[in-house]
Amino acid sequence: MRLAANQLPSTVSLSTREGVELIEIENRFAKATITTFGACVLSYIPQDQQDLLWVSDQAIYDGTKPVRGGIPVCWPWFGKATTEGYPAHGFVRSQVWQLESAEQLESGTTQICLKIEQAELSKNYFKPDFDLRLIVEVGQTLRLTLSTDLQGLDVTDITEALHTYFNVANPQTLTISGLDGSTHLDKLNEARLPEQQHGAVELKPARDSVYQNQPNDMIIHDTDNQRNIHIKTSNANSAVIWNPGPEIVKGFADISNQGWKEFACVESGNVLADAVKVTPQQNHSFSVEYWIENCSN
Ligand code: TA6
Repeated sequence: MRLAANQLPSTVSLSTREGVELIEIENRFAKATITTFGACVLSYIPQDQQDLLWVSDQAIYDGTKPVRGGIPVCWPWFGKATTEGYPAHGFVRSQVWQLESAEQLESGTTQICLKIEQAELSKNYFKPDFDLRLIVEVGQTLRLTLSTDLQGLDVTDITEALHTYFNVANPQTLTISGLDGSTHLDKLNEARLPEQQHGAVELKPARDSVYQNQPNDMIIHDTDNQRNIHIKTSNANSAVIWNPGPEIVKGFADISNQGWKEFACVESGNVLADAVKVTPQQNHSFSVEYWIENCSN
């Protein structure tokens, strides 16, 4: 089912940008933009604040590839596919999702649910029939829940992440806390053995690091913006921290050579050895919640 414009609360409207559909939300707490192409949240601007999220000024909106930035959904695998020719980070970030529901809650928060289900195209990549939902709650905080339901008989391993691009003042001065005790895997130096994380993480940049056994909340200390970005997770055991830095960025056609200076990816989910075994008819969900704390006083 897909909601028509006249079934939407007054805080929700639809528009298009080039080849993709946009859902615009505006309530007393914040404005947000989400595209149904990949169910990607592109913008979340709380009252009197700058955007929490970063989108590349070279992002492509024609529906041929994921929009570079915002919060892409990586599912049912994270990272490079193990099968030759399959797309990195799964297939649902490059497909159109349906707007299943949109509600204005009494609290003032606006909640929408986007859904994608098994189709001929995705059967090539992933066998079980599935219903995947992304519930987005736009209020004083931004909360996302990725909810997986599988049909059939087989217990199936999935990996998953919300690959959030945060808009930051300076990746060279920020730090990320909350990862103490997790297992750090440095993807820029595959020869390095996994090691226990101690203390705050710097982006350097470049960084491409996976932290496993990491169920804790995190804080991005966006020092030059005088703000902290809080990240609270539920049922997510992995974090991924990425910034391409000045050299690797040159390999990305949809990020300018200076673009790495504007964002930090701090991703939450269940990746690599934190893979989840999903049992048919038993829902599996994980959530992230983000909010900004001003530190200017
Ligand atoms: O999450 C980090 C990462 O997997 C990096 O290795 C990096 O290449 C990035 O995501 C972007 O991937 P994409 O497939 O969106 O170009």
